[in-house]
Amino acid sequence: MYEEIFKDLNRFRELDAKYEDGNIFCSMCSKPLPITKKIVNLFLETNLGDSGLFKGTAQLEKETIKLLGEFLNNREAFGNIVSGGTEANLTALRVIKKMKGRNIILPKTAHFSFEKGKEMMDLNLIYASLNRDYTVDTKYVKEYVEDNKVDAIIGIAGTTEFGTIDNIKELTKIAKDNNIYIHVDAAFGGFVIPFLDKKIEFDFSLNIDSITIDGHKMALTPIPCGGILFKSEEYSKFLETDAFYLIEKKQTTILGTRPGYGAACLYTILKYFFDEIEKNVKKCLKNSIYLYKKLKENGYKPLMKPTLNIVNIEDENYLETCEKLKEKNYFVSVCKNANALRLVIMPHIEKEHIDKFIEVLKEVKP
Ligand code: 0PR
Repeated sequence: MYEEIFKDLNRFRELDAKYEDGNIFCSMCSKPLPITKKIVNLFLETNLGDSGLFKGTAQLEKETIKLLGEFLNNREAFGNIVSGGTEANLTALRVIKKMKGRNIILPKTAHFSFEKGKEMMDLNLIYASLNRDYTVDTKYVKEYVEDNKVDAIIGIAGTTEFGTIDNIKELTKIAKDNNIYIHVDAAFGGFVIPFLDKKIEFDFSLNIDSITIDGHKMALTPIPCGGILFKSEEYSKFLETDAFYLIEKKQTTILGTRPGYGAACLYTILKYFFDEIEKNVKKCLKNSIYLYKKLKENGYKPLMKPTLNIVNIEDENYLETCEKLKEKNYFVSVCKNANALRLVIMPHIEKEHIDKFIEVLKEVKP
């Protein structure tokens, strides 16, 4: 029986692309750290939605937030481990709407999770133009904020498309000068930027209200594991829902029933395997530069020198190239704000995979 069940399940699983094949260049996720299998098992039935029952796991979530807060330069941070960047951003939008209002300015490179929030919360999103380097034009933001009623600014530390980092310091200054909220989406960049040679300010060392940072992108946890952090406990009042019949009467998350293993995995990795994150990030950054150089050597035009582990290739026919690569079983993605392909260099990508990719690219786009 057991054998039959897994034969049945494997029929489906076999249809999936596999990270270890080295042909997935379009994903911001990768293989989780092996120890997490055991952790998932240990916390399999835990439910953070009922923190009165799962007191230990709830305490563990708090400890995880503390570790994340320390990593992002804020020992006082309040927040939750959530299902990912989307839920984290939606949580920030909930606070923004209740605390300040519905007018939010954000870069054109913002992730589409904000569009989901707009639809659900009836928000007014104003898209700010970009500089030539694909970061947000802070002059545009400043002028717009000074001339219009704006309630919040969103900055991106590691854009989905390009891996570029908005000038968070300047955005924070604009926000604070005008007494408005600032949220930073560091879903992807949060675990990369601190390891860059050049120090870039993007976290609570600035006067930021909230930050999105995902475990299931660059911190090697299984899916789902995201983080939303606020400057202090003060912000919790904008999130609390009366869960009157539960042991613990308040919930601050969008989800009700939710797993505890994401927090357990991130806690373990931050506390015991921090050097693994660093090692993997550095490898990804190195491989991104390797790809960038290889592309140039072979006559392709990278859009720019990569900031993080995302490489873009200029291509007028990027949609067609993407399709042709897919026919060859190579998965890349495309940009919206440039005519370019987008390749994310995650820990499952090795140098050999990059060499192979270049050969396939030469076949589909000589
Ligand atoms: N913010 C930023 C800056 C992101 O890049 C993403 C996701 C999110 C928020 C939303 O995060 P969740 O998807 O965790 O809710 N960026 C990736 C993307 O849209 C997500 C992804 C990951 C897509 C793996 C495909 C994939 O195979 O490209």
